[in-house]
Amino acid sequence: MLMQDKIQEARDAIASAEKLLVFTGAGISKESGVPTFREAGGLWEKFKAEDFATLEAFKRRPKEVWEWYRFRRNLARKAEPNPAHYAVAKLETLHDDFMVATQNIDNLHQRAGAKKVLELHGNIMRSYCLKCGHKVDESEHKLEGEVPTCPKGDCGGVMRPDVVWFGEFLDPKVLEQSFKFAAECDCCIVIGTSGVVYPAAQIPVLARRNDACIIEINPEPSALTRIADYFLKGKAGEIMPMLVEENPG
Ligand code: BJW
Ligand code: ZN
Repeated sequence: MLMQDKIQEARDAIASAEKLLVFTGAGISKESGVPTFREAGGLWEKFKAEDFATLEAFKRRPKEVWEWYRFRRNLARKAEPNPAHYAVAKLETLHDDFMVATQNIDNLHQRAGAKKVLELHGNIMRSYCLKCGHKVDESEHKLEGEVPTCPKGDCGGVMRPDVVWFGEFLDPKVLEQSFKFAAECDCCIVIGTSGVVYPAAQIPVLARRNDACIIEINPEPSALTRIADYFLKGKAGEIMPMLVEENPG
């Protein structure tokens, strides 16, 4: 099928969806200047996932891990949402029954105006105390020190980024809501994810099981391409607006 025809069919499937789910990964933010994880030149060419994104790594080398997260926090803060984030936010205004389930921690969906966002892997703009669980939003409080400590009372516990590391459970409420929405949706757009990290990667599979139309946008095939009805090969920032605009091209 020609790319143009595929885009037209995918547009129709999205427009007629009654319950629409958008599942995103690092690829949607790449055009905003936030590196992905597993591509060549990605974040983890130098920093291996297993070395940095675990609680053991943090306990062993809290200073380095904090340095890495501060660097990425600055990057995310300076980044601007791209046309793909705006197209997703636009879809929310066109569909009553809508949800974004994102693996990203960069806040860019929300900054583009999306409100119905489930953050599967947390948010880099928040931190919490390992000792008492106290949560701190970056906008409310600036955490001081190489390894920041808990600002609540005289707790003094070590603060960590509010993200989900390997071997850690996702927030059960967020995961349950995502799974439920996926199992009931009739259309699922999968954008910019390698689809190898579980349990998140299960989300489009659940949608597929409900016979939802699966539309994938990625410049490269992923582990989820085999379940896609439409694989739209290309950059999210270029393809997504074509799926949402009223008069494309
Ligand atoms: C573009 C583009 C453009 C480029 N436009 N696209 C088997 C079954 C089930 C679980 C496991 C299992 N084996 C191991 C596990 C456990 C593990 C896991 O899944 N490991 C796999 C790697 C095998 N999962 C966990 O540990 C999870 N917890 C869990 O399972 O709890 C239960 C448990 C408890 C105790 C013991 C055992 C189990 C937690 C997973 C947490 C993941 N966290 C991270 C880090 C978050 C914090 C941080 O950012 O620092 O989340 S890892 C990292 O990967 C990050 C991402 O959200 C996640 C997914 O990556 P993503 O988004 O797909 O990025 P990439 O780089 O992989 O792909 C980018 C894509 O974009 C590519 O396809 C490009 O082509 C594309 N692209 N430009 C559109 N312009
Ligand atoms: Zn505390």
